[in-house]
Amino acid sequence: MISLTFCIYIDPAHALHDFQLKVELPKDFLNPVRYICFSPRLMALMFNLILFGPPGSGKGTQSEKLVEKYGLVHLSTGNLLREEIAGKTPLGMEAKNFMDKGQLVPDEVVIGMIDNSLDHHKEAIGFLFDGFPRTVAQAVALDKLLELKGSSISLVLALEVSEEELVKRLLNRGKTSGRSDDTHEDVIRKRFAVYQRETEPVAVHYKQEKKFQSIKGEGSVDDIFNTVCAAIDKKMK
Ligand code: B4P
Repeated sequence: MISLTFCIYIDPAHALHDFQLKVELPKDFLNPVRYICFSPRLMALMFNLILFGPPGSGKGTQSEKLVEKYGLVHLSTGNLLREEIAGKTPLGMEAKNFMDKGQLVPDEVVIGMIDNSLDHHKEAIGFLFDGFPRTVAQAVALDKLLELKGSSISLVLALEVSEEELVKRLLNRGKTSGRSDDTHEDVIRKRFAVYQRETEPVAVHYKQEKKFQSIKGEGSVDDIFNTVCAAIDKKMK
């Protein structure tokens, strides 16, 4: 009997998961195993997290800290769209029209962006989806894209923040960020209405799959981060 140990590094600082695989080999087999065939089944070991919540709930803020700690690939559709706008690409110019009005960018545009990004990160040990999916159609598309790669969503963490606190945060961010969607209170309120109508049903989608968990998103950034990490660590065990 030969025993092989695989260490999957999910946290760059610690090997969190050791998998023991016992392989029966013929008695006359003398050569050590020198290579490992990566099975698509290993893709199922990826940790894919969705950070969910209304505009300004702190998804971007927490994501920066989470990718550093867990080594996940950060996919923020908001950032990807803003890069397109900064580059004055046709996609960016189209997206800007929607974003400035507090509307969602059409599903096919953001789904296409995510599809491309997944393909660019074949080596990823997992993804952190920030601001995506924002509609049920996007959630269904994401599930399918991951399924094609033999993977799936591991956990959805929703940051809960009151509307008044959200307005305060976004108007405050608008003073320094230059983001046109953060400068007018009427546009911010419009984004909340869109969130309730289009994005909240995504929570139902993942609740049905028992992957959804709410986190209090008010308090210090570090306290919220610790709560988010505790939920992730529990799920990874
Ligand atoms: P996003 O870029 O996703 O951003 P957001 O929802 O506005 O903010 P987020 O939750 O990341 O808040 P943050 O950490 O920055 O979306 C922008 C637009 O892009 C959308 O309206 C839409 O038009 C378009 N879009 C994006 N994805 C799309 C998709 N999938 N489909 C269609 N359209 C899409 O925090 C906000 C502020 O709060 C910051 O100033 C931060 O410093 C502060 N803050 C964070 N945590 C705090 C805390 N604990 N206490 C106090 N302040 C805090």
